[in-house]
Amino acid sequence: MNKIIDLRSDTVTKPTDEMRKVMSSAIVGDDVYKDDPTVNELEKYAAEIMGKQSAIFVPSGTMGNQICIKTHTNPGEEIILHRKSHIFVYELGAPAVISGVLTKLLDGPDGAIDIDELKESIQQGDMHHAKTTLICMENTHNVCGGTVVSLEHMKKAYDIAKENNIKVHLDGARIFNAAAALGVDVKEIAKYSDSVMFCLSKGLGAPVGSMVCGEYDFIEKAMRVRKMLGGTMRQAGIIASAGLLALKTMPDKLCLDHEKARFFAEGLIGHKNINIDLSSVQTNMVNVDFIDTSYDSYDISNMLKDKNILVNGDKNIKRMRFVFHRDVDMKDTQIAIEALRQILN
Ligand code: TLP
Repeated sequence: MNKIIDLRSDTVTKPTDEMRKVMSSAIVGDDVYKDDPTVNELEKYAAEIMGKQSAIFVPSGTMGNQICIKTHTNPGEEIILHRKSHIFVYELGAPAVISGVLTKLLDGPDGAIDIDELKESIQQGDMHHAKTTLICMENTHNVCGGTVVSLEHMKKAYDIAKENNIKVHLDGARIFNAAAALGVDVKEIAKYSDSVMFCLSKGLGAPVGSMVCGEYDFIEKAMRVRKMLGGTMRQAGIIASAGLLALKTMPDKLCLDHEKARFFAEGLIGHKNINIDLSSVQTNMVNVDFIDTSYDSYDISNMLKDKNILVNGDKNIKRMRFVFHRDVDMKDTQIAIEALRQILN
């Protein structure tokens, strides 16, 4: 049987043989009692590499983001975030439901909130307005095509937040991709945030889990919110062991995924029905726009599926996201290029 080339997301990565091995022998305990040595080790390690005081293991990136929003805010307050942020686009209105906060949406190229707009948008909480208490950033930026938000931009936004006594949360689901692209340590990115969430289950290849990192007081409170949301697990060391291995061994390999994305984009550039902004191909994603064709991304995803290639498609949308990861290689990438060229011929 032909291999299925799954380019829907890096969330589809399967655990390695080594991960499966460590999972089968992980030492575990009840994490509600903080008795799971493997979870404790993962949390200590995650905090250290992010340059934060403390960390907690959470079931998903979505829950991690929402725990942070609820921990930083009170109902009726306002959070500022990019219009295309995952928290706004893909988390089902959770900030309104879980934290009771307003979301103020700002624009900016490649996922970087416009700094002047940011300054103007902050509400100090007079009698007429909801008070701004949190700014959320995202790096790399998913909807913008896996783009990297520069350290200069992160610093500017962080400085503005601090001048106004506002907290900053970083959705760093793919912070290791950002670090690989920038050639810096993840700490250099995370230092412009009060809390950072990152995922073990995307390009790093662990089966489940994300981390929330911050200062001691913040994590103490976040632990209670996690419990309230039902996200505190019991013998979670089984999955934490794979997360720990992923964290220790996979970040250095992410640049290979970036090379595949680049190769894919360059292999399609110049096609009459395809538009790709090469400058936005910075990590492991490629946003392809279909032009001068009646096909939408839904049609194309069905035609690719017939060729054993999986990509998400939507009716009436002409943009398609291709995500590269450790379970596809250069040969698969070449096959995907040829398949797309054939479909559009
Ligand atoms: N993103 C998924 C989908 O939800 C779109 C994907 O396939 O890319 N922050 C960012 C920036 C993300 O991209 C994601 C997942 C999350 C948070 C949520 O992580 P999970 O899926 O673990 O809840």
